[in-house]
Amino acid sequence: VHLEGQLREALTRDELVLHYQPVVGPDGAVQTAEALVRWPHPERGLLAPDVFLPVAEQGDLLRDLDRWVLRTALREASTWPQVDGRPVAVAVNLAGLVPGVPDFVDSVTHAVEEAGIDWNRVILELVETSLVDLPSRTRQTMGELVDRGVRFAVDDFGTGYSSLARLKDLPAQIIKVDRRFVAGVGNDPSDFAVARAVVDMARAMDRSCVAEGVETATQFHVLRGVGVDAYQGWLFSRPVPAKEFRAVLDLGP
Ligand code: G
Ligand code: G
Repeated sequence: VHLEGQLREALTRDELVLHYQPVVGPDGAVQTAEALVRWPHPERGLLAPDVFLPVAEQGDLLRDLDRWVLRTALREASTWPQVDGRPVAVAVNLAGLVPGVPDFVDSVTHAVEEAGIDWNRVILELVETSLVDLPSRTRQTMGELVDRGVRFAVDDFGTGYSSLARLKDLPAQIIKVDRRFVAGVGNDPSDFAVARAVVDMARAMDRSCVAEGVETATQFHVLRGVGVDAYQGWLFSRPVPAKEFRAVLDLGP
């Protein structure tokens, strides 16, 4: 209850911060940055989302937190320089402010307009469970955002309950392959098979495919061989504070 009250206060006082982790193309150029929230707690140091997201959920603060992250990430991203003449997209995780929540489209629209960022630079990352079995009305409102240029990404793909066959029903333009499957691609034949199957299926269904948790050059090499579209992981960069992320962009690939 103590932490919950402090989180509520931190949110209204704008005391959370965002770190950014680059997502690079096969050539190593930054295409996207994923915003990852942190809480610089006055007594407990920099808290990771694993610690305070459950607190937010319990205190019914998840939606407010998502809204704060969305507005802040789009505002910060609106000033990023281009890389190789291409704008860098920003990806935001949403857990409470999800399609189907009544003010979902309004909140996204407000954040985009307030930041003055191009719609096609905005990626909304949702876990599989937030994207399955949506009513047609909800899919229609998501379609309105997609028509303007927003992309939806399914996070941690392969860890949820829906099978590969249900990928075609998922309203997401981007598939993020969970790092559990990325870990073994260089030496475990079944991890390799899963990664390749997801990539093949994603391509057949006209989705783009991102590998999460790429830590070694071998993993990168193997995944590039099967045609993964983009890569994220410690091999390229850890999540870094907003200011340092600008330096990553200015350095180029
Ligand atoms: O950054 P880190 O790897 O510690 O993140 C741990 C988990 O917290 C990840 O699963 C990530 O999806 C989630 N997470 C990180 N940042 C955010 C955020 O801004 N909003 C939400 N809803 N989840 C986040
Ligand atoms: O679930 P999501 O993809 O949002 O999780 C992002 C989390 O993954 C962040 O907490 C980030 O710190 C972590 N992460 C990012 N890159 C790597 C990596 O290469 N290896 C591992 N083990 N974790 C990573």
